[in-house]
Amino acid sequence: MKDCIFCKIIAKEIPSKVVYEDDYIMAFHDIEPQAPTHVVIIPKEHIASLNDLSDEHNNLIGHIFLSIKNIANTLGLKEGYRVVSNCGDLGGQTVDHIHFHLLGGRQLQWPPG
Ligand code: DGP
Repeated sequence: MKDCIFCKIIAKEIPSKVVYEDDYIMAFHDIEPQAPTHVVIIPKEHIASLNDLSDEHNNLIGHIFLSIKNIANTLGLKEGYRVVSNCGDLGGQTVDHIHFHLLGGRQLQWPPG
């Protein structure tokens, strides 16, 4: 989608440090890391947010979560990690292309701010 930062990353118009990519998804290091490991996982299909998911995305979302598990394992997050998807303004979403933050490498606190 034109003017979407993450679509531009998928198209390699904006460089990123890719940790995993296949036909459906891409994972890259966040530009503003909030933990020693902070990777963003996105579908290649432009979907604005969690609110825009429907039944047709069941397989895609399953694929994303299984891939997150594999990516976390590959990155050595053996002691645990967190997966977050911010949705909408109050949820703290700043990029309108659905994405999942994978955070790890330190003790994470709860509740988040
Ligand atoms: P959120 O606030 O949940 O919408 O998260 C968006 C994340 O995307 C935020 O942690 C920073 C990251 N981000 C924004 N622009 C870029 C970029 O150009 N490259 C990379 N690698 N990450 C970006």
